[in-house]
Amino acid sequence: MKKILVTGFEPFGEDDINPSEKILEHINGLTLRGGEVVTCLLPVVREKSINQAILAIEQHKPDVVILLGQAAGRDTITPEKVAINFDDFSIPDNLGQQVTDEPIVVGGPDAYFSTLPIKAISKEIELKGIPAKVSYTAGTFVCNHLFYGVRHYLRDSDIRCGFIHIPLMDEQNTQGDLPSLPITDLIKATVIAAQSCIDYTTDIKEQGGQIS
Ligand code: PCA
Repeated sequence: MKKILVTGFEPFGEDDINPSEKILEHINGLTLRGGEVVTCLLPVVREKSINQAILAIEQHKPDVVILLGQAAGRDTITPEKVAINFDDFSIPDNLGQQVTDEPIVVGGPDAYFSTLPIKAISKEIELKGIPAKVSYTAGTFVCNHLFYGVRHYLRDSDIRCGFIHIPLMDEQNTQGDLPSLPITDLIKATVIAAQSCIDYTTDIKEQGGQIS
């Protein structure tokens, strides 16, 4: 039995819900084929998000860590390829911290890649009719910060780890001007991602990049 730790974030900025938090409510304790899901909700606060994720990893001792976060404006589920060692916040985090051009880990490598089977995850989600594609930027806010910090912590570990950005859920899209998906699809996509991490120990090799 593999243990999959899925983390989500509290609401931030103008939003009073975060779909990644809603997903956790539905998948905590879920049984997969050959695994189970545990969850952890994180604050949208730079150092605290990493520290609390590390505490959850130490507590649950998972085989896989899937970090989730909302990406308003995206219309697809996007497993992220890369975390960069760079904070440049366009809005303050939930503690009011707005940092510009600072490393996340002083002296750390410029970047880490996801160790999740991101192309397989995208393909499996798409096969179920939900839009998904690999993303090559996780931004420069708290999601990238968490992704980098947790990958740095796990750099010599067998625990696989990566980040998946998700679009808004329909209920957040009150003006109808941003892409969104039903929460049921976001939950389904997360479960498929978790199952794929059990089913694929290495990623598939299939074209998935883009020109820009
Ligand atoms: N999305 C933000 C931080 C928390 C979240 O859900 C981001 O993309 O950085």
